[in-house]
Amino acid sequence: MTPTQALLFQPTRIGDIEVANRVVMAPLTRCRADEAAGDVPGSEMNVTYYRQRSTAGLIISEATQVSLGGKGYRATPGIYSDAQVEGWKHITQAVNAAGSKIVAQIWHVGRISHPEMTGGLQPVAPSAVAPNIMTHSRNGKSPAPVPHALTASEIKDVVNQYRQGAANAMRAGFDGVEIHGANGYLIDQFLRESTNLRTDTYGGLPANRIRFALEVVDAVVAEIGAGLTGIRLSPVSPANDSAESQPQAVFGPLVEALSERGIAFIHFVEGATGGPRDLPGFDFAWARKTFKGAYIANNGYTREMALDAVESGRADAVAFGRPYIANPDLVQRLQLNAPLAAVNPKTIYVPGPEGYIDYPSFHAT
Ligand code: 8OZ
Repeated sequence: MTPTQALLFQPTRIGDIEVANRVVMAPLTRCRADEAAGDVPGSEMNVTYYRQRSTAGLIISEATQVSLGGKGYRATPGIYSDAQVEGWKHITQAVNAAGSKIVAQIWHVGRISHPEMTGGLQPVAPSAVAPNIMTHSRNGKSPAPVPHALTASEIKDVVNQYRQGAANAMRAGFDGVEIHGANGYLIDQFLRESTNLRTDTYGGLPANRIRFALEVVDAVVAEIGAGLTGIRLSPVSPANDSAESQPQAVFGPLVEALSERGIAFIHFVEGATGGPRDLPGFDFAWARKTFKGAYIANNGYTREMALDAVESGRADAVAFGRPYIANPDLVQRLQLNAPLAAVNPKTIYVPGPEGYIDYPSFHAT
């Protein structure tokens, strides 16, 4: 069979990042950093995993905490220590050598944590509202504790953690940064009415609730430039017990403000993260028209949906998450319309090579 030359497989630019095609590997938490060494990525196995997937036009790294206080799960990598930066270098070099680009997804989990994940620190959030979920602790799961409501000066410190994370990402050889603003983590906690009960300039009206997100964006842009800065948003997702009755009223002004800043891309989780796409409350077509940068679409895309989204101009690129776990050569399979392998759910978040680097690839990398 001849591979299709559809627009999805043609090169483009995402901000200042030149990509070989418009298939994006979505950020995927895999919990395989070296936790004992201080949440350090870059083992031979980690390098192999990313290299195997480096026919994607753009790889977005697994979510990567900007501080120990921003960690919420076992063995997720960080981007705040020198050892972590050195570890990431092995990965970015391998991906770039294979012809792909990779941005670091920088992350603070906020209240989605437990002191056993943060070196004893109480999780932080915009307000002292515990999520109604079980969070990860060292040997299983525990009810999430009530977080500490950040003071104004603590907010500045956290913004600086993102700034330093972005600077470290560039030092580690990344091609840019995706700020994790989705899925009920810290930035999303500021955006939404269910988690932000603040009465200062960070709470209340949407113009205030988007302030933290924009301060993080401005700090990252100041450090690495708008053309290398992107953000992931999930305006209607209930992930991690986050709720908002008026998503358009909050995320609309945020999208406009991000467009004014000229950032490279917004990566939209269209619908419930990993779930139904058809949730009401936010007009993604409006966002596509309004935002001047690249629109990366995500959430449950099939081959046909992705081909159509890019061909019709509804999106500039499409990010695939779960399909990338079991199909390292996803680009080639999509191009050839070859069958996709299924993910083994038991090996997504556990240590070791099984279900990580042993999915077959029919394309040598
Ligand atoms: C799955 C497990 C742990 C974290 C997200 C970073 O939802 C995550 C995540 C996903 O954005």
